[in-house]
Amino acid sequence: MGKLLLYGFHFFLISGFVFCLFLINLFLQATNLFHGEQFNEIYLIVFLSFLISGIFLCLIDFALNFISRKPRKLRFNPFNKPRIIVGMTAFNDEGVIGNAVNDFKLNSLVSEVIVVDNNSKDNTFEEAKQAGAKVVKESVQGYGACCMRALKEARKNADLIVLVEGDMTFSSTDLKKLLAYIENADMVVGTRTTTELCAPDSQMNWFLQYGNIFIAKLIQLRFWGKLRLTDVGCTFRVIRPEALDKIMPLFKVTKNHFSPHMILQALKSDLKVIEVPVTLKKRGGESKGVGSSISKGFITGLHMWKEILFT
Ligand SMILES: Nc1nc2c(ncn2[C@@H]2O[C@H](COP(=O)(O)OP(=O)(O)O)[C@@H](O)[C@H]2O)c(=O)[nH]1
Ligand SMILES: [Mg+2]
Repeated sequence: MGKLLLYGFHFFLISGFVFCLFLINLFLQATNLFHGEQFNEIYLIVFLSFLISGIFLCLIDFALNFISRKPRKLRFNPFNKPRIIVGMTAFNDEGVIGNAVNDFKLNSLVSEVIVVDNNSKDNTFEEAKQAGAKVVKESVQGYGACCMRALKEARKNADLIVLVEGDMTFSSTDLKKLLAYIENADMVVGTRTTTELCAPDSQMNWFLQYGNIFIAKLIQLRFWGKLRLTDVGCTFRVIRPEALDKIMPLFKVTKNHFSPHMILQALKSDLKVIEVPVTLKKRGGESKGVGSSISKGFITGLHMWKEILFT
C-alpha cells in the first residue's frame, strides 16, 4: 500500500507528459510544420494506458487501505521540565556560529548546546566554544554525517533532542512551537514553506519553496493518511530519545538529503511525525548546502525522489 498510490501518481505524471506531446504533435500538423510520420494514435494509446493504469493503482491502494484500516490512536505524553539538549551542525561557519549558540543557550528551555564541527578550516570550533557550547568534531564530511553526530551526542543526556543548524536561519524562540506538539508525537519537524514566516531575504526562493513542497507531497502520498508534510529540508526538529533509538541504526545518508531520509525512517518505523511552521531568517555566512545553487538543489531533490520511490 502507500507505494501504489505513489506509483499511480507517477503514471498520471507520465500520461500528462505524453498528452502534452500529443498536443504539440497536433499543433505541428495543423500548422504544416511537421512532415514526418503521424503518431497521433500511438500517443493516445500510451496516454490512455498510463492514465488507466494510474487510476487502477490508486483504486487498489484505496481498497487495501480501507480493508486494513486501524483505529487512529490519539497520543498524549506530556513532559515535566524535560532536559532539552540542542545538537547544532557547523561547517566553516565562523562569524555566525557564536550568535547561533548564544541564541539557543540563552533560551531558558535549553539545558545544553552541542556543536558538531564538521572539519571546519576556519575559527568555527573556537567561536562555538567561546560562546559556551560543548564542541565535538565529526570527521566524516557531509550534512547528514554532521546531523547524525549531533543527534547522537545530544541523545546521551537528553529527555528531548533538538536538531538545528548553526547558521542563524532558525530562531530559538520557535522551539516552543515544536515543543507544543511533541506531547502528541514522536518527532516534530519544522516547515519553512509558510511564506508568511520567511524573511524576504531568506533562502526560500521559488525553486526551494515549490521543490520542497513537491518532494514533501511525494512522501505524503507514500504514507497517505499518516501525516501532512510541506517541507523536506528543514533541519530544525525535536525528537524523543526512544524514537531516535529506533531509527538511528537505520540512518545511511551522510550527504545533503539527510532530512527527508530521517523523516522516511521515522514513518517506516511507524513513528508519529507532525510538522509545524517555523520562521526562517537570512543565512549568516555562506551556504554550502542546497541553498547555495539551483543545480545543487536540483541534484539533491533527485536523490530525495529516488529514495522515496525505491527504498
Ligand atoms: N552543506 C553542508 N553542510 C554541512 C556540512 N557539514 C556540516 N554542515 C552544516 O549543515 C548545515 C546546512 O548547511 P548550509 O550551508 O546551511 O546549507 P543550506 O541550509 O542549504 O544553506 C549548516 O549548519 C552547515 O554548517 C557539509 O559537509 N556540507
Ligand atoms: Mg542552512
